[in-house]
Amino acid sequence: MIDAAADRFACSDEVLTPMLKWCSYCQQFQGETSPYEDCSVTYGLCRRCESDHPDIFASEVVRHSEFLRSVYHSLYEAGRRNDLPSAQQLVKESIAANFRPVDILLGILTPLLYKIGEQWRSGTVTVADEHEFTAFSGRVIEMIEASMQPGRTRRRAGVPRYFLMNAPGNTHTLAVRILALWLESRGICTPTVVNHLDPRELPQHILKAAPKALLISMALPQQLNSVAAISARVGELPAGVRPKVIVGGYAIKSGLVRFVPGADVVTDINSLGTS
Ligand code: B12
Ligand SMILES: [Zn+2]
Repeated sequence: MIDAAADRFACSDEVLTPMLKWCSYCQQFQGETSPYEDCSVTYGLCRRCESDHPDIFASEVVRHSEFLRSVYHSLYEAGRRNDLPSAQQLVKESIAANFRPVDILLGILTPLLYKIGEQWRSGTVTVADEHEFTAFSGRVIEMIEASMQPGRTRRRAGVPRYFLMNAPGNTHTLAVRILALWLESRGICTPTVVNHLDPRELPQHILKAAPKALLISMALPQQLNSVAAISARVGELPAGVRPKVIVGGYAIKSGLVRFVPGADVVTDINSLGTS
């Protein structure tokens, strides 16, 4: 990313969301960057656009970032009205403007969920509003999933790289659904358990799937003990079948939990799939 083209906007002073990097030219989401608790989107050029188009005019970069900003605000408004046709239209326009479908989830819907969470915490929206926005978000995930169907990335052959599950008692299911689609968009095979999984049944799931790593999504620090228990249980498996345990999610990203015994904590999903 080049600094000269970077243009940041804050979604709101109080919103806690990671800093998100988008390429203003090809409209591809580059990922999150630290500080993870920062509340802004940063625009610039990805390496490829920078080298392919050394002559891009700043005005073009600004025009693209304005489009991204307008999608962000319009999707928020559509969510508050529970207006699914508008959401569908925005998804269509974004894909036509070269957004990768899954980037809409990571680069737009996720920060909107953070925003709603903060508004709920500060009392600006009611619990009912938050629930309605969550249900709307679930529908947006379905729309994105459907738009991924035709060109669905072929999963690489062989054993799954990961097995993805929620921390016991974690009813935050959107994150796992989004993460599963993101991994799928990268061709990574990931059996996923969105809802409850009896930890006693985990060893048999692991033996069947033989993943390289077990990914656990932990939203709240209160879920740490049960996650540590799973990590200990996995640690008892024989070395040849024992996956690495990787824990992520809001509790990790926000820094509320920095250490899980026997596991790696990961704040940036881009580090997944690299090895
Ligand atoms: C929607 C929501 C709910 C919904 C969930 C519905 C559903 N079907 O998912 C409901 C209403 C059920 C809910 C309940 C609660 N919630 Co809630 N919720 C949220 C909200 C607004 C959005 C969550 C979300 O989907 N975010 C979008 C996802 C994509 O972001 P993410 O989880 O961070 O995931 C990303 C990364 O962390 C990463 N990731 C996720 N998992 C993993 C795993 C691995 C291995 C890796 C590498 C990466 C990774 O990938 C994702 C994409 O980048 C958040 C606000 C927020 N800041 O997230 C609050 C929030 C998480 N909830 C909160 C609270 C307090 C609760 C409740 C305790 C409220 C209550 N009193 O009942 C309960 C607890 C429920 C439980 N037992 O788990 C607090 C937690 C605060 C804290 N200090 O811990 C938050 C932050 C709201 C706030 N601002 O205060 N919630
Ligand atoms: Zn680019």
